[in-house]
Amino acid sequence: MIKKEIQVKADLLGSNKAVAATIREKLSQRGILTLNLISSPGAGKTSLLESLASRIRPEHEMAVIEGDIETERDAERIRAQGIPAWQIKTGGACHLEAKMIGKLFPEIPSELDFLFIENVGNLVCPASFDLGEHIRCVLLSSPEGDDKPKKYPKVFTTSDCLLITKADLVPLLPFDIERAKKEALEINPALQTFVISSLTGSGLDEFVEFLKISLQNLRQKYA
Ligand SMILES: Nc1nc2c(ncn2[C@@H]2O[C@H](COP(=O)(O)OP(=O)(O)OP(=O)(O)O)[C@@H](O)[C@H]2O)c(=O)[nH]1
Ligand SMILES: [Mg+2]
Repeated sequence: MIKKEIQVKADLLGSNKAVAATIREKLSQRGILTLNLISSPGAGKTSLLESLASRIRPEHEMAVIEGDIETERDAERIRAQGIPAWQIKTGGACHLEAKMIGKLFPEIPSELDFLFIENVGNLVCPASFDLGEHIRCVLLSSPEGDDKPKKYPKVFTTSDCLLITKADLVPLLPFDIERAKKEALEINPALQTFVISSLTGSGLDEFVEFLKISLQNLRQKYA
């Protein structure tokens, strides 16, 4: 019984990986840098995307795929910024899968620079599913506590980038930014780390710079 369950999971992850690889190749050919944002519920994914809008445009074009169990709320927040957004409602599933992104693919405009995928709020399940992104970002908000990287290691070891969010709240909390960074880097030394606040805008210019350099690198590679 257990053996069969393990086999089903392996098949599911294997087929997800294959679909994700095809998506990544198509996005790369089009020069669209794609990010997968993963965090616990409420860590500030949508707020980050809202505050990136004015910093990315008019120089660059962005679009957003929103993943939630229910409601169109996050896509509505993004559209209110004048940015195209598609909402995927998983109807109970705790993560997005590559085939869900594949279904939307024909609707994604070719002239985009950045495509952001906001995963379902969950620090565990989304870590196992490649969506075809170029950059995976894990967000850890200060109210969640600085001890999370080693408690939930997979999402930190599979990410390229760590965003410590809600930096404006740090003075009110027993959250040690250096401890959070140190623990995350101990399990994944390659993580690019940023400390940001979508409320005050602190740290966002550095993150946008990172996005622009990553876009240039992708386009040079696929020129
Ligand atoms: N103080 C402070 N609050 C923030 C910041 N970013 C987001 N919030 C608040 O945190 C709450 C959750 O923010 P969201 O952006 O909706 O979080 P999310 O990760 O998209 O949530 P889900 O999509 O439900 O997983 C909201 O009340 C935001 O106003 C920040 O930088 N500082
Ligand atoms: Mg959200």
